[in-house]
Amino acid sequence: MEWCVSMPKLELHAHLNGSIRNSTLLELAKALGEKGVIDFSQVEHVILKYDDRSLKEVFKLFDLIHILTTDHATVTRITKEVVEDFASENVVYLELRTTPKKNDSIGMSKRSYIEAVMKGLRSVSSVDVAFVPHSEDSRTLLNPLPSAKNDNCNGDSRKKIFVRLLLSIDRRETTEAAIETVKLALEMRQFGVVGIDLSGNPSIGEWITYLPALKFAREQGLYVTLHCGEVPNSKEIHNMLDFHPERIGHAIFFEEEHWRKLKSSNIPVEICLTSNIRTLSVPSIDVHHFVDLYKSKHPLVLCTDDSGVFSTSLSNEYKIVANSFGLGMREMFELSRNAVEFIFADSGVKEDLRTYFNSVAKNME
Ligand code: 6MZ
Repeated sequence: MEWCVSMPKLELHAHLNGSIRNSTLLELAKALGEKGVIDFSQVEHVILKYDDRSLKEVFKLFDLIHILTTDHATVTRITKEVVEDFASENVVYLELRTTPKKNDSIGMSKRSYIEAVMKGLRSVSSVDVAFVPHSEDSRTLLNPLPSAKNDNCNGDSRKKIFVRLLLSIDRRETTEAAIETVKLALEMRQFGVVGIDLSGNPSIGEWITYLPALKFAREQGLYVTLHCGEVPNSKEIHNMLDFHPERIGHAIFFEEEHWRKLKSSNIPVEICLTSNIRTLSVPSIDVHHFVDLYKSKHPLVLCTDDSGVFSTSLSNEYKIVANSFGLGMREMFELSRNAVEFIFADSGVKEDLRTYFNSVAKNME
């Protein structure tokens, strides 16, 4: 299954703070333990718990992770590492999402948080990162992907990755806070912010709270993706599908009517297999809705969600699908290639990716 790693892939649903290396989390926890802020041995136990975690437990873990990653320097560090990790498994386009955070006690505003993320993107050194659209930087990187021939094999071609950002609205936030995030996204467009995500604990909050911000985002030309159907909530699922976001994540607790609406709308679905299984939201892989969506040729893309929290990688998600559903290399390649059509970056990036995938396809013949 080495080809799951070497195959070019696109990651469209990855939460920054869910994608941190365990080694980094442990290092940060140790430092805070030494300062007496946390009890390291307890935190270590939580971080290294590899068993299934209910959604409720996952959100508790996020609260803990956020304690470990509060300051600007750490946000910069984790961004750098997350991009490097995705690039190292041949992710050629990454849409990274994160919730801008405000923390007056350390002088952090939502804006300075995102600036720390940008600094992380700039500080990646192991791979060329193209994240600023239409800049000198991105022009030189406009053909940013190593030729298929050189990909991975010859040391002479540096890896390159496109990165775009989505700003997440946390379901705990008020309408005003959500609008603030959208305004920030608009200000940061020139630095590669392309859209808005609605995420956070799905048992909290009301659709009506976020709707004004999501409408505003749409009016201003930002793309929108929604965590949809992570818990049973028929009315909200209908409302979300009626909003017609550019993509949705998960789509787990869907009833017949929801599937009908989704399929007639053609909204692409971000599929996070390991996350769904590990949170016990889907009982086992063989009953996962991936199968039905794939068979009915509904647009979908395999994603990690939280590669750190769920100890997975995008290559692993591809491997699980190939093994569980008997798909071969060519079918998996097409699955990956199709995702190019669902990205939120501009048409120039799309064209570059199409060209790249075509050249890889030729080499496979
Ligand atoms: C819903 C999730 C999530 O934004 O601090 N997040 N929201 N469902 C999920 N499925 C398991 N996984 C992650 O990254 C962590 C935040 O992303 C959202 C949660 O709001 C979590 O606090 P950032 O970088």
